[in-house]
Amino acid sequence: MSLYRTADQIKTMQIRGAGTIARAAAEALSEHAKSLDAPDIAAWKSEMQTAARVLLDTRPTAVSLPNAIHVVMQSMENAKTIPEARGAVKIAASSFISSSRNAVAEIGKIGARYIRDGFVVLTHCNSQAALACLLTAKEDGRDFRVIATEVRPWWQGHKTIQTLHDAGIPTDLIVDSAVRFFIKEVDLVIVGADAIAVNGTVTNKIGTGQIALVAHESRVRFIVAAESYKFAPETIHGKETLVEERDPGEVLSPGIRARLPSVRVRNPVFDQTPPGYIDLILTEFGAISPHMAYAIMRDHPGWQIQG
Ligand code: RI2
Repeated sequence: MSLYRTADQIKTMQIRGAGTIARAAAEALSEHAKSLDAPDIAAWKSEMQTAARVLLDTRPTAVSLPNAIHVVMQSMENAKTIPEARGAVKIAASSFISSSRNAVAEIGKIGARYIRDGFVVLTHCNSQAALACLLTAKEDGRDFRVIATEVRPWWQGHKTIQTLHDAGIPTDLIVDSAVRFFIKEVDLVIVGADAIAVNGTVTNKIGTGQIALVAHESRVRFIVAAESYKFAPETIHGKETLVEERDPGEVLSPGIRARLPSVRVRNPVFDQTPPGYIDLILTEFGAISPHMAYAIMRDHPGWQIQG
């Protein structure tokens, strides 16, 4: 698949999920490098920068995307010839992809330990990292139930319930607004993350902040499953995480909107959960308090956002 096609699929949500888009971008850069030709290495690198920009411009929130692109692009920096640069990009991309998959699996093992027999676990959206915790707990023989939200307007909850069903995990599907109604049944909330700021604020699918608030009110543990490339190092230097606002047509059809010209439809797809509502963040290096976000950025400085 061409890099431009991958970029289009990320933009239109055919490829989605913070970790998945990061791996798809790394793969796209590697494939692009394979066939890209230029008169000299400087021109080749500049073409690669243009291609990277196309991927960076697809979705603004999930920091995994620029972090992945950065590690791949950085690998070609010292290359003196095109074949050398191509080789470096290929190695960096495949190493990012495999370490990303390993990170999800490692988080699954850690997260599974928090799920006990008889638990009811609530999850929101369709996070591979959060699902890894649930699937590993099931593989470990744990007997528990999941409550999954629908996740308007993209219905990512439908993907989640399919996966849970296929794994034989008993699941209840609820509408997004029913979380407070059901919270008394819930023992643990596990969600994923698109970006984590230096102060431990977690940006994730719209609705996550409300769920965290309700969990906090009911003293239900709230856990975020997030690989280290979900941490946003540029927040150290004051850059804020942008919340993507998508087309109103995803929420209300153009026909209905045309009849209601005074109604503005808003469609932010992420929100922010402050660290005070988060008990733990599970990374591939272990469980941390959200207040330790800086330590992850300091100890793993490979992830840097491109400007
Ligand atoms: P993993 C998704 O974003 C959701 O917000 C999900 O919680 C998050 O990425 C993390 O997913 P979207 O692409 O990386 O559906 O854990 O907007 O799979």
